[in-house]
Amino acid sequence: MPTALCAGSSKDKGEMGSAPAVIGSALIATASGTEIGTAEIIRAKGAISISVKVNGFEAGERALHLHSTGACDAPDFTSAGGHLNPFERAHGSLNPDGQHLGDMPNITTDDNGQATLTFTFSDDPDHLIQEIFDANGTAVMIHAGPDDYISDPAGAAGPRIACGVVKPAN
Ligand SMILES: [Cu+2]
Ligand SMILES: [Zn+2]
Repeated sequence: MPTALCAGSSKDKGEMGSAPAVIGSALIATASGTEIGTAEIIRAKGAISISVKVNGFEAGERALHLHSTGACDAPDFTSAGGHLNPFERAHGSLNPDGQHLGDMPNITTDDNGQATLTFTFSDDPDHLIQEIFDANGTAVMIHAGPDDYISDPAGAAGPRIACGVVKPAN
């Protein structure tokens, strides 16, 4: 029964006929220029999400953020600015005054140095697209340590160790 199959399989994938589309992507590289991952910004019906894949870091839990400027100048990546925060909130999902638009869960690499993470942003998709693809761009950042989800302004996550500029698709 094609109709029933179709209805069932579409349940967790948004509405039928509106396939998720990749609207931006980033190549994430260390300060020495080694590419260690990718990120894709995905638009589905009603929400924006990000899918991050890392390959080539030692095992560990590390902070992952969107930073406010699309500039990844090695070695310290301070060129990327602070967390993407157009609503002027405090840092962290555990912070009563949080959270930044650019705050995301930590990404944890396994013993093979690999990790994948998909996160859906709660903010309005149109506004998100405006902020991510604004004039000065946006960067995806990985830190040496985990984000504690509450310490303002950056989660006590340690140095920035890998960065990728988000580029619009097409
Ligand atoms: Cu960060
Ligand atoms: Zn933050």
